[in-house]
Amino acid sequence: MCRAGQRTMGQIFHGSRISNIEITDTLFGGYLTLVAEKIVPYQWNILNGKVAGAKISHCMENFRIAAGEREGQHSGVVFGDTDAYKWLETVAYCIANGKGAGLEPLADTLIELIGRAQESDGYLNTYYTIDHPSEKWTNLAEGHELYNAGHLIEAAVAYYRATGKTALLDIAVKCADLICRIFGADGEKPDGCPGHPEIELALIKLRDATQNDAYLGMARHFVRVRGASPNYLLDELERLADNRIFPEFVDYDAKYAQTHLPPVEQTSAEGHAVRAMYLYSAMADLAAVCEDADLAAACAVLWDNVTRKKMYITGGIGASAYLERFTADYDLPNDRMYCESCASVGLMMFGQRMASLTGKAAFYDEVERALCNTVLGGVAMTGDRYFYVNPLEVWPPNCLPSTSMAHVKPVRQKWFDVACCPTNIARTLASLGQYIYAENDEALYVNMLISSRILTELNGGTLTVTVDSTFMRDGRVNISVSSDRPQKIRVRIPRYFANPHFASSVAFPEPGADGYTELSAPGGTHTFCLQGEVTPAFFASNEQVRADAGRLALVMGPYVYCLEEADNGGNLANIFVKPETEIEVGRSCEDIPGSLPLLHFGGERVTKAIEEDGDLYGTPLFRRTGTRLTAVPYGLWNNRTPGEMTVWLKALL
Ligand code: FUB
Ligand code: ZN
Repeated sequence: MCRAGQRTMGQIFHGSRISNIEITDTLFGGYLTLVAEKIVPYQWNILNGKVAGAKISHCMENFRIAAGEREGQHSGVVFGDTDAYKWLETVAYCIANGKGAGLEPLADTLIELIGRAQESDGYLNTYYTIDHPSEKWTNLAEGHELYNAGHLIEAAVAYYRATGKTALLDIAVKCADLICRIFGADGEKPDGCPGHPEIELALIKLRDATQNDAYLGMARHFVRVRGASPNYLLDELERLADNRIFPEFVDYDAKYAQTHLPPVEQTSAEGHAVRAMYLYSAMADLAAVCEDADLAAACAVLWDNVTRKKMYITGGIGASAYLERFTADYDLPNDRMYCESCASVGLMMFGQRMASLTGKAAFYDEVERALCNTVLGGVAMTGDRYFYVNPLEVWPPNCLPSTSMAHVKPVRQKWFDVACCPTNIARTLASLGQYIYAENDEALYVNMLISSRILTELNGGTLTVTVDSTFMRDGRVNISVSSDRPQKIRVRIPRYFANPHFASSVAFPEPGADGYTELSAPGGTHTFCLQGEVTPAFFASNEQVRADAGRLALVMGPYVYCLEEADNGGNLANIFVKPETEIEVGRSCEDIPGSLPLLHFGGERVTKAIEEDGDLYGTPLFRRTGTRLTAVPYGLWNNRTPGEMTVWLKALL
């Protein structure tokens, strides 16, 4: 039995409606403004091919051609349409945040164009409409039709919720209805499973918005047929022989798209990292909505495998640049990894859903890790440059084109041929409120201690909660609650928030087994002054992580810190630090947004390693000098003079 999107006991809703939330935090509030004022206009220009010197996006042009308003062929990647959909989704969140009213006319124009590009039966995909109309639905492994539809649906639901307008929702419904007609379990229809998961989680959202259970059934079906034998996607690729889209799919295996086993039987994260995250997110949704214990158990095992064996300290995932995929447990190289921004967005999505499914706060440790480090790191403070790949160690001269390091860019880029990440980062930052707050019938949940305000309705009353957080400076978080009746506010106390107590002498309620501390607001206005200790500390990796053996990473709160050449000079590989080194919490840097403190500490720099001057190898002769080092938050690196960077430092043991 699958429940509609009602709130149920013990179950936390994904997140609160973001239109009720204002983010006041210096860092994240700043990014939300940046998204509305800079990123969205910049990306609009990009999608219209109007930014000089950037990789050319053919996104809008493809829609115009598909609509019959221009002559030409489809250009760019098969999933290029999704850049427009994620742009629209971002605009929807900006409008919901109260920052995007000026963007609405532009968005409406695009929605009209998308409507004109849609075929009469609901089909919508510019690649197939323009150049391959006879090949629709024949290459689910590579063609991305269902993936594109998923992003269309997500945008449509977001835009409908933000504006109440139904034009995009109507387009999405028409497309979803076509998909429901084409695929399904009635024996007449193909058992095809999506080559890139995304449609599943989108259909669940669409069911929530329309109350049409057919979409939930379709999402369930797509998860059920995955991993069935014979393998639909492998058979399809074999059938296609030379008529393939991606040359690298010569190495396509069942694990790549998580079709090696039925999802419910999968126990380790395999294959393409973004595909995996989107699939697991849908599995967690279905486990919750359909009360499917087996699916919930599989999600828990997969989550553990990712976060305990395959995740970087920065919340990056996907170690192999080749095929953008997971590799072996503990294989976490720092300089040639992948860590696609979208994969960390996906980790946030999966973690949010796991918290919702289980009611446990700890999932937000990793959501926050991904957000504060890799996702933030994916965008420049100017909003017009992006990382697709997020290295933990960069030596710019070896990031050479036409080598195995070509994927690692030492500076953020204006755009990409495959440009999934910039719009994904934008929609995630713009919808941050849904990650901060969640609600069920019992309580309001504060999942991240980010300064913000929510106005909502709970237990038949109105409730305003204001979080005023300066914990990175002084360990303080004030939570003010105004309500017309008693209410419960359940606050995640993060691992890094040590010795939590109230600033007054009132006893602090210990967090429960679920990791939440319950604050009982009596009604009226009441402020809880939380005080904790947030201090910087060095972390090491499990000894199975070869790449980090004998190394230290500096962490404060949810932020991983790194050394940049701009503060510490070059050749950072020659820096050594004692684990017991005292760390000084310094001032913030004016050139870096958010007022986060810089961290300073002493280390040793090897200035000579061999006796023989200029030789490549020689007799060991280590000379070292003391050096004062400055670390900056990794999520904000590369916002000043470019150069070397490293997260992991060698330990002087
Ligand atoms: O295939 C669509 C998107 O393009 C994936 O999610 C990214 O990894 C990139 O390959
Ligand atoms: Zn991406």
